[in-house]
Amino acid sequence: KQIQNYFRYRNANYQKNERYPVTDDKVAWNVRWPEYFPTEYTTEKILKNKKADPADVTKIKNFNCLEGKVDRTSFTGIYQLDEKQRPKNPMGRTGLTGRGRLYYWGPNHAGDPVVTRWLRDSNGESIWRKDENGGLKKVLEIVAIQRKDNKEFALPGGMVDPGEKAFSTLIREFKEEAMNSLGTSNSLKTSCDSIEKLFENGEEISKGYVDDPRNTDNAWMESTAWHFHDETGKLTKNLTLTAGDDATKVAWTPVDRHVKLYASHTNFVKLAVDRLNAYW
Ligand code: RP5
Ligand code: MG
Ligand code: MG
Repeated sequence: KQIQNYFRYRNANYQKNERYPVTDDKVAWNVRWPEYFPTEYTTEKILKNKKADPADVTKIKNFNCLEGKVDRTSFTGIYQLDEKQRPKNPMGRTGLTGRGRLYYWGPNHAGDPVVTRWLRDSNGESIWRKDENGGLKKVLEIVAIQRKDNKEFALPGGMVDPGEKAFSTLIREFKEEAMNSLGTSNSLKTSCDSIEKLFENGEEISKGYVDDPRNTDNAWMESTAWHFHDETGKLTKNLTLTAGDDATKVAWTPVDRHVKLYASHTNFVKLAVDRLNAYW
């Protein structure tokens, strides 16, 4: 069951490359499958990028360790290497080998911010809805972006830079993607104080492997997610959201069980919802 949850994108094309079809019963590495001929793929962009890992995986001696500033440890525990010395995806087969669009062999770390407040009507009153058990619960809204790469709606998260702490990453990415801190119409200028206050009270809600469409048999995403909640709505009242960097849109978005977000982001939102006993 857990395996199925992690492979929503398993039979989706990887850019123009078709993944070798993997059925649920063949995902686990310990199921012998001599007829498995996965597609090999790493983008030209990654192969040319000096900040990415070398194509020759045998040059990397520190898998499962912190190598200089690059964190090669996995939240899932110790991962294995295959006969070519390539890290093996801890969740199993994905139908594609190589790194695809990912920088690092093995785990690629990211951070995701779940920023919430209560959905309110024009009088500022929070909105209640009846859940499946008939109980009245308040509706939550989150800051969601639309991704440039595949148009899916997502949390404004991003990759951990070498040496960076995931907590700093997710705040930096929130500012880049939801406040356009790298652009000219930078909304940080007007909302700096309140946004810093919002980030003072957060809680780590998840860290682990994520179901990302870029995952391969040898490279995968892992993320640390933090929840920041604006209980009164005052901190975010004057916050101007401006899409920036890899985001084409940004908006406060009410959430319930129908919300469908990129990668494992729906799971992160559900954790925030449960933390506040909100409507789902
Ligand atoms: C997802 O990819 C993570 O949860 C994070 O949101 C994101 C990081 O990649 P980029 O947004 O930088 O592409 O797996
Ligand atoms: Mg980004
Ligand atoms: Mg991003």
